[in-house]
Amino acid sequence: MQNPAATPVAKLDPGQGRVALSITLTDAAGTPVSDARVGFVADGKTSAFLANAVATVGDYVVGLGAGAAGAVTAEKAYNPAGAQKIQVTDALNALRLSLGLDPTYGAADAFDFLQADVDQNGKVQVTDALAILRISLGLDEAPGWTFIDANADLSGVTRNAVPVFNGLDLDPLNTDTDVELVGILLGNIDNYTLA
Ligand SMILES: [Ca+2]
Ligand SMILES: [Ca+2]
Repeated sequence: MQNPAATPVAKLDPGQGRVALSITLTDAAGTPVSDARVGFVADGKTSAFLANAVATVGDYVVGLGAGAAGAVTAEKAYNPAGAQKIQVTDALNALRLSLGLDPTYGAADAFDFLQADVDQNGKVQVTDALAILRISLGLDEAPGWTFIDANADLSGVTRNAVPVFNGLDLDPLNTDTDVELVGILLGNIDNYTLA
């Protein structure tokens, strides 16, 4: 996953007001996610305005001109020294999911499929299990974290229909706005369930 080219400051037109877009990142356990690269890509543009991390861990803020519309993006690399680790057991659970079986810890749910689709082709397949195995052995780089709308409807997710998120689209922003995203470490298959 490539980081978008970054431009740090949104230029205002004369007389244009400013709005603050606040983005809160947590993982599925509700733990704030620090050290992410968060931005806002305005409609019709390819480069992102980068958000600044603020004092509250997991919170990021980007200043925009009023009326801006576009998408929030967030990225974070895998840190093998972090709390969430990609291990052989994750590959085994991905293999089970790819075969239509439940993971070892209980019934498969949408979040399991999101975690297991490590190549983000929209399906959990044996190739995902093999990719996770290679990552767990240090043979390949992990793709890192993906982020989804905390309010996303995941009711239709199956192993053959896994949504791939490319940012959260926002309508034109005319007031200060808060959005919440939930981070998923691709390839780490833990027993999380989104509320
Ligand atoms: Ca793990
Ligand atoms: Ca896949």
